[in-house]
Amino acid sequence: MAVLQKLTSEEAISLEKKYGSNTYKPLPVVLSRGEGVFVWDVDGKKYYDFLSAYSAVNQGHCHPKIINAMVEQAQTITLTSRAFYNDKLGLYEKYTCEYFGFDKLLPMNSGAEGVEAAIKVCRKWAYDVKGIAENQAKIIVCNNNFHGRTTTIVSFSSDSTSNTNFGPYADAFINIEYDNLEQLESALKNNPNVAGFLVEPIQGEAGVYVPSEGYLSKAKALCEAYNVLFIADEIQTGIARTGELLAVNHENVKPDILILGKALSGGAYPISAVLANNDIMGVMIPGTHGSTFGGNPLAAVIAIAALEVVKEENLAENSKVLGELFRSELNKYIETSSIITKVRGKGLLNAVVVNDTEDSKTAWNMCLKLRDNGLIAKPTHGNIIRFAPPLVMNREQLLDCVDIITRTFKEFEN
Ligand code: IF1
Repeated sequence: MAVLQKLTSEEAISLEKKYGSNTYKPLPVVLSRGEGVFVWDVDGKKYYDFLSAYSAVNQGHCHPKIINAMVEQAQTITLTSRAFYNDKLGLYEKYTCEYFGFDKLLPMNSGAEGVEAAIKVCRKWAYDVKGIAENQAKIIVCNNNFHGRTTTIVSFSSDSTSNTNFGPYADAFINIEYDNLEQLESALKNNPNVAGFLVEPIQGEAGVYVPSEGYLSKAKALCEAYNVLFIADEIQTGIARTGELLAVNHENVKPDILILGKALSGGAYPISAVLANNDIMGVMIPGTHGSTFGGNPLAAVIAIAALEVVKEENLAENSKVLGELFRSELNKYIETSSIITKVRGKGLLNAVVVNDTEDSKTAWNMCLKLRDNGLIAKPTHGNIIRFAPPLVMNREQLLDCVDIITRTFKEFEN
């Protein structure tokens, strides 16, 4: 029998259980096809996707423009390594630098690699430019952060599941509370060896936690005052997800180092990037960083297409308008609800808080019911459900989804 045989849901799930490293607890639904805001399971049942692969599929599943660019390039040349030049990388770097307003781009693959690369750029700048003594550079990070899963990054995670028994930890990080400017200022004041402040403009994994208005711009100003690089991890919040091209744009902040991933490829391929201006990126010289796949021509054409779609289809504006509609519709429901206490977010990155204990199964059970009712979403941190549909959704579809969501929640009201 062919290796790639058609599977039932049960078969697909049991194969993953038996042969896969057991690092996930997926919602039981087995997807086999996607188009725009919809996905289909192996039985042909259709769902609205309200996760968008954690905001990687902002442009919608299998966007024809992105897939066409991908297929055409896949039939031409996919990988050259950086030992040689390729005829697409420079075009991608130029387009993306101009798109986001930076001098230089460092191409990587996964988001975690992007964060690692940003840490390296920041540290090298600290030694070469700021003049910090060798091996003394510190980076300030926030509690409840999520920046990826490498050994260095999990060292400064406050989620014990992600780092327990993965030590020894890198101790070159200073953890402070998110959305707390006093703690940022005192960390900066008390540590002359701080090189950077790494922050998510909205904390995604923490439960879509939007900081107080003015937090990012004031944090940026503090970093400037202390000659410290402001590093924005926009892997999840970037590329129109929050109703602006970047979430830092809500406060007119220009990061010193910008990290992108996920929707930089529209979900077609792992593509991440670090952007900075010459005074910072200029510290990187041949041999200081690299990747077999980073900057390959297939990634280059996919990323260009993915970014073009964001502009051509006004996804930032659509995300802003539909996000406001989503929260206002859900707030109408919440006024009369005893089971949902809150909706929060920006653009189409939102979460609802379920009125139950952190360890309760309510959010999970709600997601199972949502699935039955034709919409898939995932709980985060026990009693929070994240809602992040593709940004190519239209108003009618969004209202249809609001109807599914509120109908489902009502089944849980006592
Ligand atoms: C998983 C969360 C989302 C990220 C930010 C870097 C990365 C991520 C702000 C690393 C990745 C993903 C990873 C995914 C779950 C998911 C996630 F719930 F864990 F927090 F999106 F909300 N910075 N986030 O959000 O990027 O290396 O994965 O490409 O299963 O671990 P990556």
